[in-house]
Amino acid sequence: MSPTILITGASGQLGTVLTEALQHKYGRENVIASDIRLPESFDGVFEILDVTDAIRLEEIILKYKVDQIFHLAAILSANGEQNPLNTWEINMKALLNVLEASRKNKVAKVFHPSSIAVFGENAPAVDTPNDSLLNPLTSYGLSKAAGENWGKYYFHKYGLDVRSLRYPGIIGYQSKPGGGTTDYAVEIFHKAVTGEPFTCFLDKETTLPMMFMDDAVRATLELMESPRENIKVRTSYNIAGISFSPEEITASIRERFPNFIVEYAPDFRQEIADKWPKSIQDCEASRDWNWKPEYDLSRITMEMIDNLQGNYAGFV
Ligand code: AKB
Repeated sequence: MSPTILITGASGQLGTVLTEALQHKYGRENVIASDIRLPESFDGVFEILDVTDAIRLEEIILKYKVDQIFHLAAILSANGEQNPLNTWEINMKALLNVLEASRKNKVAKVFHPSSIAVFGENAPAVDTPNDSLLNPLTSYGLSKAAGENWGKYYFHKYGLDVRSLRYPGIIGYQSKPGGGTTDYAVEIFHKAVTGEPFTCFLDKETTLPMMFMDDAVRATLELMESPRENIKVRTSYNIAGISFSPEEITASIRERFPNFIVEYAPDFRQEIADKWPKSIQDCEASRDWNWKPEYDLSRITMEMIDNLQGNYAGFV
């Protein structure tokens, strides 16, 4: 029998695509998508949910007899710095509500994302190992580092099957990110395809870990489908895709659009990016559940351009 899945933050960048993948896998009627706003168009079961509202969350869990929760709703790194205390309050409250409601209502599995933002100045910047010191320097990073430990706490204390991944920047054509430091790597493709110049908010040499959407969705499903005993890391798994700088992605895009204009105007997000790893190591994820990324930069560029060209042509 198919599990009933609740996904929070279903209208976000990853949520949009993960919801479709879950619907495809488990059946449209078994996936309850939720977010604070109704999306413009949605095919399936949707509930308005602000996850900081514990009563409403529990109502939905009971209404649908939810077996698994994919808790994606959060304020990201760049937006988070506009109001750091609010970011901490919302991100932590939402996660603790999900963990507590899952424990009380015997939800079988919980997924919650962490991020490369958990790393800060005391972690090696290149090939950052999974168990590096966590000294995040953003409110978002602080909430993710604390959240990882709360997940582990609920696993050890209550046996709740909590699983997590540290996502790098995610690049996809299906949806746009909102409020992150890695967002430029999606926006740049939209500008290239629509023939507009692009002003990058990071310096041209800022290398960051990134991943194509299909890899990120596959990693999430593979982690959640792995046998419980294989999941040895109960804080969060590093998952590596590829690493590149704005200059490198521009060069890759210029192979298709040689006249594409890119200018650099680093803003406050530069400081955030400078504290994050350039690349991360993911041996634990490969060891425990065979993680392996499939998309390199040239394949990402090709997929992004081809699909965005199709999307924009559809809108004309
Ligand atoms: C962000 O930039 O805040 C996110 C992340 C890397 O967690 N994309």
